[in-house]
Amino acid sequence: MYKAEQEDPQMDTETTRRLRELEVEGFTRIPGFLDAATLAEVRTGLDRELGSHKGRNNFEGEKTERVYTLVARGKVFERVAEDARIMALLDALFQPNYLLTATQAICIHPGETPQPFHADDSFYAIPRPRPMISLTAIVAVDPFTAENGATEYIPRSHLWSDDEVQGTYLLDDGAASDTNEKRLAAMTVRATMAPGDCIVFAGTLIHRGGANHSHAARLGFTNQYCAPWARTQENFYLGVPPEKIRQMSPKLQSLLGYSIHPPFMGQVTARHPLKTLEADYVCPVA
Ligand SMILES: O=C(O)CCC(=O)C(=O)O
Repeated sequence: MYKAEQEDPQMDTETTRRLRELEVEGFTRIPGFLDAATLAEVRTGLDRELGSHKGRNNFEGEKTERVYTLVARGKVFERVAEDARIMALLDALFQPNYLLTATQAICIHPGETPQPFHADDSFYAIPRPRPMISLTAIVAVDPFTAENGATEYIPRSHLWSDDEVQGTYLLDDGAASDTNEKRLAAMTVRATMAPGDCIVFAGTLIHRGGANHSHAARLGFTNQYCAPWARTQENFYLGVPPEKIRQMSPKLQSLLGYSIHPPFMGQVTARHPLKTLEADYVCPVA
């Protein structure tokens, strides 16, 4: 985890403040993360994508629509995935060549129940409390309200031990007993946000998508990033066609795994993965 004593004197004060909040509280907020033009472009891009995906289980949400691999579904999503304010946090938190691990739109429809409480990097089986291995950003496209399923999170839960997590809720199916549900509810804060606002939190922070008791959908999207040595949730090598990768910025190519984590993690048949994007590249494995 970021430590105050590692502070870079060149770091801007907003980044320094956000890093301190992440360290102490486990989350930070970026109001007005998307300007009006970008928000409008995001809406148009998502309107095109929404309507054909359905949640398949309680975690995805039976009444929640998720559009995966969002970064490859429009230039605006490329730009947002490499936003300088988020990159500044990642530069301080992780080794170089950190990765995008998940990118998806989340549209919670009316009647959806609360998602199970969870931490986004719980599948890295390293005992808690531990430094975060991933960082999550959730951006509101619709207003996020108490009624429509604003993200719910427990401040400082990134510091909880495994025993505290296990003692507080059931990890196997995420369902909390009635008693635990009440305890958790008392600690939970809702990330109510205006369209374009963003909340950023540690992969170790306990949170969930809220229930939608309103009559309209709650649309948002998330970009999640991880340390360069960690396996990513989405397999972007297979999920994003090379023709698209070629059109992306060098930074985004690196976020999608077209980089080497020294000395040789990520090599492709002993070569840099960017070589595979060259027009004359021939895979040496027949
Ligand atoms: O949609 C949200 O507010 C949170 C969703 C979430 O935490 C997840 O799907 O992992």
